[in-house]
Amino acid sequence: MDTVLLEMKEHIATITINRPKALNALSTEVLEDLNTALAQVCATKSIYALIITGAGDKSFVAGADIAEMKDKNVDEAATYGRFGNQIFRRIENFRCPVIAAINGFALGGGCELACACDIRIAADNAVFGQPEVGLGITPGFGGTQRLARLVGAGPAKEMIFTGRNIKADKALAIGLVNSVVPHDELMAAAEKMAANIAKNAPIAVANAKTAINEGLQTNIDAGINIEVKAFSACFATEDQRTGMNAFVNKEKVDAFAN
Ligand code: CO8
Repeated sequence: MDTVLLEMKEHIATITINRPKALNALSTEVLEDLNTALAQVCATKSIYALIITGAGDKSFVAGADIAEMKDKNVDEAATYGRFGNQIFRRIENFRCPVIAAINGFALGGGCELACACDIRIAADNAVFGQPEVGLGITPGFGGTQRLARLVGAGPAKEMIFTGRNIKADKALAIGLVNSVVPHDELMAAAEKMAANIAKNAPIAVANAKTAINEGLQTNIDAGINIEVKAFSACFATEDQRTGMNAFVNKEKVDAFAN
């Protein structure tokens, strides 16, 4: 992988999009490397939380690679869009929580990548935007779908129709990010969040993620049924016995098994 770095330490993996000279723009090669890195993390069962960030001080991801994209015809654009969407769906449905550590520009495909993650922590220099209409295209990696689901139709339409960027404080105000931290504290904040997730029972966390994601696609009654399934399935795990026995015995859980 030339354009993506992967680090796995204890229960936390970090994927860094590493193309800083192009502000980490998503070329086909970056998307392929990202896909490969995701497969490696997925196969490493001891990983309970994943952080995605960008290399350098300036940019998380400044969008899809415009130079590579500009001469595509309709079919090629559809193939490219489907490939990106397939990877972003993979992130959304990833078997453990994914945290975006947004260290600068999150534009176009970069904002869409952040939206595909479960939790977004922004550095105070982060800038968000969906500038596609200024390039003559619509968002193409899920921006018209996830952004509206996250922040509501009004703010999403304003961002997408005007193509204007917003700063981190505005992103926090509209609910696009969970928190904003000083730039030099970003990775520590993301790692702390990841560690807080990873110390919990991983199957329970994964089941909760599935229940939230699937429930958001359906009505409340169907959603409750999804939760009953997720909740009751935990009673087949060793972690449920570990967690509840520790509570009744007034002990702390050293580590969950799985
Ligand atoms: N694609 C390709 N190269 C890029 C991109 C990009 N998205 N963004 C920046 N770069 C490159 C620049 O070309 C430049 O390269 P070089 O040094 O070789 O000239 C280098 O990164 C540094 O960029 P700048 O000199 O422009 O840096 P500035 O600090 O002056 O500006 C900006 C930073 C404001 C972020 C500016 O680079 C910019 O506006 N970038 C483009 C942002 C954008 O429009 N993103 C949306 C792209 S479209 C998209 O993401 C659609 C996704 C779905 C597609 C699905 C299609 C089917």
